[in-house]
Amino acid sequence: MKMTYRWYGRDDHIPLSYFKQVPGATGVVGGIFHIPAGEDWPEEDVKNLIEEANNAGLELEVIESVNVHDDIKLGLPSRDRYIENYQSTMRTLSKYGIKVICYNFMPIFDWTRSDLAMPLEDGSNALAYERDKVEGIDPNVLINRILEGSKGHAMPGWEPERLAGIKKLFEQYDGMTEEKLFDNLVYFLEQIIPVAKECDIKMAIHPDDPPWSVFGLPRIVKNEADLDRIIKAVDEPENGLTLCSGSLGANLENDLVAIFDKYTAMDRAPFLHIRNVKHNEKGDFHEVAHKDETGSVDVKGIIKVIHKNNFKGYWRPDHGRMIWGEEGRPGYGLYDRALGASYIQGIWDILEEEK
Ligand code: CS2
Ligand code: MN
Repeated sequence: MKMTYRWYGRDDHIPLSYFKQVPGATGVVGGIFHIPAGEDWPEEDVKNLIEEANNAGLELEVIESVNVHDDIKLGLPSRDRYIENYQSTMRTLSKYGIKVICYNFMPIFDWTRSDLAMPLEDGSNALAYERDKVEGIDPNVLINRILEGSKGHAMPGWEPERLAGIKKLFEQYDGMTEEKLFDNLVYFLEQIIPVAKECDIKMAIHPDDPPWSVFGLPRIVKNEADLDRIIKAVDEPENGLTLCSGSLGANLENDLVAIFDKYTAMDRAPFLHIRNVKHNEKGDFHEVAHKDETGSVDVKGIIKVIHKNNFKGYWRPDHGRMIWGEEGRPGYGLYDRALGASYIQGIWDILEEEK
């Protein structure tokens, strides 16, 4: 398996040279963050992005994410123009050696939390989701509270300028059901999977985070049944999954080991995110260190099955805590992700030896 790190380009507080110092890191996962969803990515920007990583001695073969415009999720007539842009971006990315594109299909928002820096007992802090603070409240109230409590950091997709148009977006989604949203995903996949084939790129949809409906918006990538339905809807190897143990693991009913086993055995999961979460009795969760017993995710069990299936794709340590006084993008500090990466590679190395 290829160990990668998510890198936020020039907005990242971590220089590329630091990722290079983590034992086992072969590459970074990148994106272009200043281009709004739906626009075609200019070739020059793609070229610069890849060159910058390569010049630091790191591969960049996975993009996270090429975001999908809401008109595609809404199924509006304007979607065709945005799908054409998406296809054009895929062609440009393939020209520069991209092998996997991660994306999500959540209406309006990317991941949602109630707190970006919840203090943990050990003195570190982490992302947290408390139902009472999120569900049943106005998203505008939530975003203001988060901005106040997090030194100005917004969650991705929650940027204040984007939220200015949020009222209209919510109106557009009025009446949207899981079935309609799923049909709109299939329409999108039918247009882009043939291009992925031509470009030798694997598409990898990321699960919804959290994997249940928030603010009344439908969610269709929550569990094994959803994942099955998606890969069967366009049954081609290029129509793949990003398996994220933290997102799927927020729902304790998801059998993560079975899910990672099934889709890596089928070779339909080109990209894995590994992280851990801990729950309380109310169904709230917060993120914790990657080490197995710290949270509810069976990290050891997951590594065992992907090793058994001879996983050759890309994986990255997903969100970590903020430890040792590090500041920066919540969830994406260097130190805890590096600890997690080393822990997971340690498990992998022992399994290799015992093979
Ligand atoms: C993250 C996401 O929530 C998570 O686990 O990995 O932000 C992910 O990057 C996006 O949803 C993918 O489009
Ligand atoms: Mn993830």
